[in-house]
Amino acid sequence: MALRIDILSLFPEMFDAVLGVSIPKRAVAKGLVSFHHTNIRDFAVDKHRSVDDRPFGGGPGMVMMCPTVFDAVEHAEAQDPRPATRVLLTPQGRVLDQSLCQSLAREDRLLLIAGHYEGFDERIVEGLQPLEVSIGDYILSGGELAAMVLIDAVVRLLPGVLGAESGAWDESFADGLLEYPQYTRPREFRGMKVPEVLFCGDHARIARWRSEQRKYQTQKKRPDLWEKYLKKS
Ligand code: 6GU
Repeated sequence: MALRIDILSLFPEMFDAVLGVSIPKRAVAKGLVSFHHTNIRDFAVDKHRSVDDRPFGGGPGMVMMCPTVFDAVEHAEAQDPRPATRVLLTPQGRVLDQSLCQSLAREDRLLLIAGHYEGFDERIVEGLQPLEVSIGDYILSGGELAAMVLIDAVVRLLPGVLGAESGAWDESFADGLLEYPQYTRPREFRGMKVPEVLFCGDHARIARWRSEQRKYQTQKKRPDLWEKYLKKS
């Protein structure tokens, strides 16, 4: 059965640009995933349709209120009998990486909650017990872009979305090393030459060179990943 992704946000239209093109669009067309939007503002009750308010105790910014978020979650969840894995997009969350994407790709229903203000009332975390996910250590104006990043990374892992070859490409990143350098025509460009080894015709030798390059590139460009890799192996 297709992965169902419910997206709760204040700006459902932001998602069209990403979900309506390329790989996500193809995945929907193939029946491998479906997207369902819920606008959190539709659950506001006052005449200003408020979804946020000033923080108790003072301080800057606005806070997403509990009632609208809880009502939106309950409304979305009632649309399908399958229980959803709830994901709250927040800079306080666990930083998304390939292994988290792989486990999310094995779920059959995800419910993503993207806020657009300075923060969520803490009782949203306490009451809904979501998995809190961040896409990196910087602050975005809202969780929508983070939700789209997560969706793109997860959808490409669903069986049948990519051809077998491109799938292997994602797999290899999951081992914790960067990719080897790639080249295509022309063989020489502005004095820069493609490494000779790639023309030797010896597939084992090319594979060895690529595997050394992956380690070398990782040490040089991502010493943090290299340390992790050494500890694991
Ligand atoms: Cl998930 N939300 C926001 N607002 N900022 C972020 C983020 C999420 N991940 C990184 N920065």
